[in-house]
Amino acid sequence: VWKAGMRTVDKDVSDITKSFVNHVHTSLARQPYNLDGLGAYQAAALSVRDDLLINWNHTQNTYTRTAPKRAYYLSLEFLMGRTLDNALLNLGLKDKFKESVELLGFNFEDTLEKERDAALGNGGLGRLAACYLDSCASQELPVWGYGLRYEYGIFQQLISSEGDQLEAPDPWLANQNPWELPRIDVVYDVRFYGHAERLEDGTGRALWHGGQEVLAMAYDVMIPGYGTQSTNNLRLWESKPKRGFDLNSFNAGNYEGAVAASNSAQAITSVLYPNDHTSFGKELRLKQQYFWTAASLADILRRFKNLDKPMRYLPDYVAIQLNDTHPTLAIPELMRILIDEEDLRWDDAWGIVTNVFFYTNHTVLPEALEKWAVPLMEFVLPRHMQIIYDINLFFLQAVERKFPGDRDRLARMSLIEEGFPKQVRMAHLACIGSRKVNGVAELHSELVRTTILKDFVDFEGISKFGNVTNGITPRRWLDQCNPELSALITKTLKLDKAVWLKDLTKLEGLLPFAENKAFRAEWAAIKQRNKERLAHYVQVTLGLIIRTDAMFDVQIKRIHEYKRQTLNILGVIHRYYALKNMTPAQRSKINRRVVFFAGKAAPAYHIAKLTIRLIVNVARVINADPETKEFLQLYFLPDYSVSLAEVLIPASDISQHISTAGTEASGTSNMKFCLNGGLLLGTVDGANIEIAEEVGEDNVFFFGHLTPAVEDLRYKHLYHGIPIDQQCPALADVLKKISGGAFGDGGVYEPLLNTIRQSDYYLITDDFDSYIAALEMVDEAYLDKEEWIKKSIRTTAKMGKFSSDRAINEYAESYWNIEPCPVPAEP
Ligand code: 26Q
Repeated sequence: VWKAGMRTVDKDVSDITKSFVNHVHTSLARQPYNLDGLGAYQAAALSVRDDLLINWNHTQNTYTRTAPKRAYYLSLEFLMGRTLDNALLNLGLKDKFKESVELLGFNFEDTLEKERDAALGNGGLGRLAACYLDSCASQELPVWGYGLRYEYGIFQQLISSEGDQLEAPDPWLANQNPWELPRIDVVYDVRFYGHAERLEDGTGRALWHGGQEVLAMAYDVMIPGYGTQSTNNLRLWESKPKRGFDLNSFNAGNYEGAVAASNSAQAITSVLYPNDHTSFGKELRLKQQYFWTAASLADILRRFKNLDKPMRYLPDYVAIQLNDTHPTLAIPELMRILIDEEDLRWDDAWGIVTNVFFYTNHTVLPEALEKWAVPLMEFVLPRHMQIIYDINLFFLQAVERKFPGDRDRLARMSLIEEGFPKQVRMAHLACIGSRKVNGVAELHSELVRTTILKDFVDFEGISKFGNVTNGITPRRWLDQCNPELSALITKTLKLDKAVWLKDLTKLEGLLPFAENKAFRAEWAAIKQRNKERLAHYVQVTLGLIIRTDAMFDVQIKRIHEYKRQTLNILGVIHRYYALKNMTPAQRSKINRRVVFFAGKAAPAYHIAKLTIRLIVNVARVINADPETKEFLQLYFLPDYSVSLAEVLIPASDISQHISTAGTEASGTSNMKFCLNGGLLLGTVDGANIEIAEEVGEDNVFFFGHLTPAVEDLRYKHLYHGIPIDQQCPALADVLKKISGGAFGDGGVYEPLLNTIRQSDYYLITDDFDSYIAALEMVDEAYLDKEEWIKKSIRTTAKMGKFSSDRAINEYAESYWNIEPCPVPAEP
């Protein structure tokens, strides 16, 4: 049934209740009268899943029947969060379900919270993939995601009493997962190790045999679109032993060997690597990457072959988006299939490959660019290493023809970096193997073109290198996480919610209401209730009482030196001592602030872990100080997750996005805060710049040096280090407090403080004074309540650009060349 562009599943409350009770009996084997909260969640989820499955089937049948060009989003990470609420919203069943569940005696919100997050990602890149899937389905685009079904997602973060991060496993599948369908019939063999023998028959073909063979089995996750029947697929691969255990070894009495082989196969998809922004060359990670790309490509090609078209038409039916370099092995793998298995000639195969793939870069930090040691690659993937050498040979010959005799250029551009050991540069391979390359915000894309891939722009031409500024789905990041604000917007715009949630530029209609006092009061009251909701959450989960009559100041993201949580905590310490030096009368005029941090550190990233420790110990001191605690409180919320973000973001007055200029490719939480009427305190970096362009410079708080200055500043630190006491006395005082033991044993923090005292690569010293000045401007602005609310309304109103619908349409039109494939109402 279609109503005002919104498909609601044609069900009433009693149908839902029947289905729920039926699942309690037949799926859970329990009784409704003694069902606990988890059981209620499970029954609700199974019931919603039935509806999703119908749409999923219609959608997949439509794709098969009409055979449109499809796109595939290859990502090693999908940070999905919870599904039930989102599925209900997208199906248009939320209100009826709430009624049904409450009639049965359960609280709806509590029921939703029984679901564990699907946290198959580290941060921004993984959450971006999840937002993009939501938008593809909502835009009725024929797009599937491909990833890995990790048995353990990102680790659970615990904070010890000393403030140390401890990691615990995330057994997210322990309560069973109603949102996935095991496909026992969708399996592929994947080979590792062994030998590759080139055939001396002039075809360039080779045989790859021996080694280890494992099985990839598919699990399908339904991705419903908002207000449409379109329900796409996220296919996640699980690794399994080819045989339960090796019979030969078993018969030979080698039971342990047989079990070890089985374990080694299962190990491939057992855990998500919790590292971001590092390349560290572990064999198991390489196996994950190949396992996943090989299974995904085999699956994509099997589907293409059902169309009965010659291979050369592949680019007319298939576009494959590479989410960073993690799936780059798909490029040599497709070459291997086309040459060794499909008997194509090298040039024809390369022509197909370079029209199928698209590469998105997510970082320009040199330490984060993926490289794999040649000896490891040769060992694990001998045939692929041959192919990479061949690609490199032909490529460097072409460069030599265009720039004769330029040996430095050849060395810079080669797929192989010289050294001990030699390494394969995955970004170079992804770039030359793709139709187009893009960065994720204007500044970042410009940095890609002028720094890490400059030589490739010179060689291939600028038109291959574009930009698609990231986006976020307004369904989860406004309607779901901030239902009251969503309702106020719907009422104010006098539009069906389905209209503005799918055309986010409609939010501009809020602008005139910034001048309306009654509207501002409603807007502010919702922010206040969201703060209380957060305070309640913190009280229930951590037992802490937070005051809500203060500005909420939030920095939540992975802990990393380049993101500069250090700058924030040093600023908090500076503020604390400033408060202590005031008279009570002076203090009473100060803006009250509650500062929140949350985020995980990579388990082996010691400096990041020390940053957490410092935050926790500063919090301990500050929150206990009777002189200042009314004016400044500080909290580190453990175990940051999508679900925690959904509570924190709507409660924020100001959020911090303060990376050293030129280091944060885009950022996406900046967009989430601003969409929810939180203002932005940031550096001139990533998508902050485009947010400021949209909402206006007077509605954001910018500080710090600009990207072009960064290189010189770093050089100065290295070769003309000025002592911090001279360059920035305010910062020097703060560092002295820390090393002097104001927050526990000062010696502990020395390695962290030394990063600033020594080369200060991320320019804390250079930006500290302007950061403190920006914080003071924020305080001053906040004291003018009405003006602040106006800024908040204007910010939300101008965030339309940052819908992931806009971003995904850019990919569909300018990259993939795909079109919507609507599912007919009566299939
Ligand atoms: C690489 C090799 C080995 C192990 C792990 C990795 C790895 C894993 C994850 C490297 C990087 C990541 C994640 C990167 C990431 O999240 N990047 C962020 O992407 C966002 C979406 O485009 C941007 O908004 C952020 O600016 C960017 O930091």
